[in-house]
Amino acid sequence: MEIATIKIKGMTCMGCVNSIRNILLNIPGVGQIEVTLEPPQATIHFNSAVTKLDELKEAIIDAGFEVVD
Ligand SMILES: [Cu+2]
Repeated sequence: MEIATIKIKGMTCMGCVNSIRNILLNIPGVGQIEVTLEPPQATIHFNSAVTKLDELKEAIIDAGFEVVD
């Protein structure tokens, strides 16, 4: 498992946090995740043989949020 922290822009409430959580949990290869509003970020444990960091970022962007590099 690899661990990555992705900084996210555009989350305003726990509803946003929960939708990002659900989106990430549906991606194969994703294990434990922690999404917080303060600071606005997602810490994701994932199997890099199954999914890539870029794929995780894209899923967040597709959901209508911004990813800060
Ligand atoms: Cu919200």
